[in-house]
Amino acid sequence: MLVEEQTKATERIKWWQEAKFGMFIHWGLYATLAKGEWVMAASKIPVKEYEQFATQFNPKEFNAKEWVGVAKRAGMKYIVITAKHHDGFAMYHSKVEKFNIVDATPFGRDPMKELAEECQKQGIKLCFYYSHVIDWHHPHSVHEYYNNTWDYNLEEKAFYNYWHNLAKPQIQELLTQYGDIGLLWFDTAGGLSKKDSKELVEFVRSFQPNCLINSRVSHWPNIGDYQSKGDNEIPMYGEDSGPWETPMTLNQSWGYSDRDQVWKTPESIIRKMVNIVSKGGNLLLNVGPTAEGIIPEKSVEVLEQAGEWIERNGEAIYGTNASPFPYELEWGAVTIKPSRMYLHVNNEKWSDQLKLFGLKNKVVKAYLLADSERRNLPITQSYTESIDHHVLGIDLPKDAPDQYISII
Ligand code: JFZ
Repeated sequence: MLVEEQTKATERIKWWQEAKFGMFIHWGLYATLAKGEWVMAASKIPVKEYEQFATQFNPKEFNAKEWVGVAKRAGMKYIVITAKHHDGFAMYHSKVEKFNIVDATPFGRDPMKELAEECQKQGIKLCFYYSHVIDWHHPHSVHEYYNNTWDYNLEEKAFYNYWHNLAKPQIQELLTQYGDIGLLWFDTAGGLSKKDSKELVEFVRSFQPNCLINSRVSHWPNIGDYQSKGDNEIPMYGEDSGPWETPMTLNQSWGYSDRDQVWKTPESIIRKMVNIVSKGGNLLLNVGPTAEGIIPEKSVEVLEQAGEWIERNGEAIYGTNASPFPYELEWGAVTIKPSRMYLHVNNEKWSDQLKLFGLKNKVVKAYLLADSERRNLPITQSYTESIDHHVLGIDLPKDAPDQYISII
């Protein structure tokens, strides 16, 4: 990459790297079936039959203010919502085809517009997920595996018809009808050529030069602004040099499923988030609203409880950099800011004295983040030259001051 391009890329992604925590929303026509977002393929539902679900889709309870409020209370800084998932149903007012929430349902409202306005008000960045390659509503065969093989004749190699007349015009709509878009989250690009992938990136940039693009825009490496890991995948320390995120589910589904009741706890969310942030990544945590337009109560409960911890400890999360120690620490994790280090201590590892090995910098002061008076914790620092061994010891008060993880 040219130096100038690299500078632009670094500038562009700054807000996202500081944000650390975003809300993923998988919401589409599939919610009416309450069996996840892959239901059309899983049950081999013919296109004509699937289209009929739109005539009953009326998410009257949808309230943009409430949804954005949940994200805010959880401590999330951006929202990535499915503008179109693999089923091909546009969850916004698309003029390209009628298979969209405004023209094909009794609901008749554009939730993306309402969310865009609300995000603007509440200071959250709005971002769109767009399934650019898989579209079961159209026969296009770029990759047999991804196609609607139960309903279409795959001899119809109509990919460029789909690509130029549906996918790209819809992406253009998303970039021109809703104000500034923080990022476009593309997904599952198998079969898309390197040339088409790169052209799509340029196409996005031509409308919004600062809009970020995730790596799933292409199966070719180094296209897009940052790497999306596999679902729920957290890499090792030091595994990644560039920006990355973990897309994560709160239960075991993306789209709403009435069978899935295996929920992560607030504690588990906090621990995973700290782990991810200490490795320099972002957490994109999913909710799957119902066909009525409601974020499941359990999701809201977990997010709000996690949000309380983040509210108290945000200084050690937002705008931080990865741990300088490229390995797991036995008591927890580290994040840093210029001339400051945050030690995230797992409460079950809380002891009389915390030891950190390998820190060469002189420590001026240590205190609990939970202590508004910032009272000094006694510290000792030693260096044994013969074995090149630096040890920092911090005396801890008897009780860990916060839930789950307490920060020094
Ligand atoms: C994709 C979608 O098929 C799925 O419905 C959901 O939207 C999810 C966020 O993304 O599924 C994937 C894509 C890539 C991986 C895993 C699931 N991956 O790289 O591990």
